[in-house]
Amino acid sequence: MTAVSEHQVSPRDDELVRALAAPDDTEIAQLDAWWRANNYLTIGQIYLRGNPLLREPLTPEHIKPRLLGHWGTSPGLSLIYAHVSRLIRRTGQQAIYLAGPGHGGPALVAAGYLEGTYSEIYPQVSQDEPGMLRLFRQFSSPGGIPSHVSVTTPGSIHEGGELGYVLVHAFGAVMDNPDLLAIAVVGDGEAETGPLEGSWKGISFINPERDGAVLPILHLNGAKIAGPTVLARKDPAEVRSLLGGHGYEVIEVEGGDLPGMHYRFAAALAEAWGRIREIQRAARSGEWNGERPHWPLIVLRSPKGWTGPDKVDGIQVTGTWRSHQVPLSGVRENPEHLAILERWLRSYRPEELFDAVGTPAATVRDLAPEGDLRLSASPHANGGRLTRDLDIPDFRDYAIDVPRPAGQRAESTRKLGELMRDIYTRNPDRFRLFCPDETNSNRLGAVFEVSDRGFMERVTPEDVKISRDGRVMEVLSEHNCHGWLEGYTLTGRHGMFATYEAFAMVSASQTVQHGKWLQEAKHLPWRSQVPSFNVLLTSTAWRNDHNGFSHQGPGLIQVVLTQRGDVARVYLPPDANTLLSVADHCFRSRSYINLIVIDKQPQVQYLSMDEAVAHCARGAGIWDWAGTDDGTSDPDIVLACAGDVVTMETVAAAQILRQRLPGLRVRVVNVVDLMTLVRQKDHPHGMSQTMFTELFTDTVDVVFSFHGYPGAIHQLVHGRPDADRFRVRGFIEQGTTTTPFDMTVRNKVSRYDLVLDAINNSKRLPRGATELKAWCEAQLARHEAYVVEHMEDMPEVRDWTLGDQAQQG
Ligand SMILES: Cc1ncc(C[n+]2csc(CCOP(=O)(O)OP(=O)(O)O)c2C)c(N)n1
Repeated sequence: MTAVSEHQVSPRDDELVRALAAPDDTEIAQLDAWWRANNYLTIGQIYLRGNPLLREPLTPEHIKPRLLGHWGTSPGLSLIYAHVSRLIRRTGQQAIYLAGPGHGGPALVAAGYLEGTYSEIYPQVSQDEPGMLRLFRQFSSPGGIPSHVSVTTPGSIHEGGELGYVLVHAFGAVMDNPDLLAIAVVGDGEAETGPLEGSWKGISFINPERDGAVLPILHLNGAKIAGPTVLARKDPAEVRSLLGGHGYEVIEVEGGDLPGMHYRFAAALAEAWGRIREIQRAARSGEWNGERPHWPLIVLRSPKGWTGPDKVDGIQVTGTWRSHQVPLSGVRENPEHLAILERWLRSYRPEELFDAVGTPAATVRDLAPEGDLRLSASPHANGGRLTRDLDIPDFRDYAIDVPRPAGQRAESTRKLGELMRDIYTRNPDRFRLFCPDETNSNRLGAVFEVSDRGFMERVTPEDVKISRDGRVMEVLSEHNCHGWLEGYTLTGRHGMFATYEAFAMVSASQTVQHGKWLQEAKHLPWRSQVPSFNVLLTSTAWRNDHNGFSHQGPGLIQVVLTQRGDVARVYLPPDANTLLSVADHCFRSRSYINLIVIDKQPQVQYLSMDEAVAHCARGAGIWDWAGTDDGTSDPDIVLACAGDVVTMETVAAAQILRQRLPGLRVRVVNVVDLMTLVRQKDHPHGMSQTMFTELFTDTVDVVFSFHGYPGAIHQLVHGRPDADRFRVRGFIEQGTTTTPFDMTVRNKVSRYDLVLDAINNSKRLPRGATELKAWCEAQLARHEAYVVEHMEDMPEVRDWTLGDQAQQG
């Protein structure tokens, strides 16, 4: 069967839908056999370390010492998988499968095994008895595979460990992916999470002309770990109106009877697929009125732990929360439980499902689609295979002319907006910006010159740059933005998530989880590298003076720093040209979390494009023009900085020292790539010890002004020579609604504080130091009075630049 291709609208769809809706006896037998085989392999993975085909009676020696895994969700996941496989086989539909309850890992691993993909990737896990034993033994075992639908699982782009993200990943995967159908199974427990609740809105952003489709399947198996779920206990009419209110056409399937459920689920899936094809056909053949379609959604009510032991020790298990993990415990010690397990395994009639050598029997194998159409083999779920490089214009063409350092101000992120505008134009099918309603606010609005915001709900004449054709993704949900970009990049496309710095913490957990995914993927040669996850943090702590304390939080840097060096990258470009250089690098990179932090307000510009490129290539460097260090011997003090506002304060502090204490040898070091501070053995970007010494010396005290929390720098320079000499200033949670300069004063990184720090920590103090300290303290006092009186900063700091003095040294 060939794949359904873009714009192909087959007149046979109606016919196909009818056939799909009414499986014949052979198909029912195939579906059931596949399902039984998958359930058998799921239980085998949870329990068995020997006797995989039950060729002999089960004994305690055949049972794993630690019983780990989740049974409850697995039979439902497998039933859906079987039916989707049949659909693919009959229609050629390209599809991926995302299991929201990713703890049903053994079911998805088993499916890949039955489809043969698993053995293709991991030949030692062969489709025979020894291979099956390996499959069982490796699951949740040391040296084996994790228990969830993790990176090691072929066909997965969604681990489902941290619940709540299945729909956001699915929607991201289908954007600009017109041929793809993403089957997204939502757990009813998962549906209680904030991110999942917010993610039903995905259909308000999916354009059937150029995007693929998501088919959510709400798996109402009634229970979570230890109790009932909200949606399962609601009146079904309420569930229908909730989902209908989001714009879905709800199709319901309920029961635990067999083969009745096969017939009913097949009919439901056929109806859903037919509806999706009809929506796409209309949209792609010009028959669409442009209104947001009512996409289908299946509500599947089936018993948790379906087909498992009904009661154990007289207590109901199937259909309850008790089946969530391992429904039978103490199997090695409890002969009765051992007997129940054996009966349970034999109830699937393994002798019919696997041949004499343990290979899946023809009835089972025949259900699976072929080649890349297998859910476990879809190239969409190994997105690096489909990734095409971005066509990026020369970032140098967007340079700001910087004739002398710190002589002018500009909004740096505007330049990035211009670069992204042209990336949009050159890559109409593989680049998107995701932003929680702040594209303009973040000065990235140039993208609107070439693309609207994508939006499928009603558009009114007052709306600006909003249409169904738009591809700038704005939804006021960091979870949605983050998750969509994850789905988009994991399926091989490129993008950026731009957000207010403080609210990046809303989705910080997603950053962590995605970082884990990328880290693990690096160890699997069969997983192709995907475009990096680029995060732009703008509207930063230092310049959220107008919004106040709630908007002042540089926490995400801390989060990314703790991730492993093979994925974590943090950049703090101080100006436009360094931002452009960093962004170009990030857009070209693969499989990293790239965190770029720069504010959107007009800010001092330091480097010409050539200087910026060289500076970014090194990651950190001495700014001779800012200091008084002649390079012939160690300076008296090093003023280091990372981050735009603190860099300005540092350069201003160095200027004060140059003018008022000219005998003090001051070196200014700026760090763009934060990870260069780390030892080489701890991070691939770590600078050599020689370079570290060249910048920071081995003995001179360093006053380091950092954009984020000061502890981060201590963490990064740990192990460098005499790391205690680093005096770090940074954000110390002193914030409010105030003036920009007052933010630096409150957090003790103002130029006056830095001069005081320099004097207090310098090895040698030229004459005049005491007077200068007094002057700085007077300036700080003056500032305090001035801002209260005038409600704005003192003119000398408000409009500060080095002006013409930049080159005077
Ligand atoms: C965000 C998050 N919170 C808590 C958990 C712990 N947890 C794992 S499974 C589970 C219950 C899931 O219930 P449901 O989504 O209905 O899945 P199913 O019943 O199909 O297993 C919970 C709470 C988690 N994995 N993620």
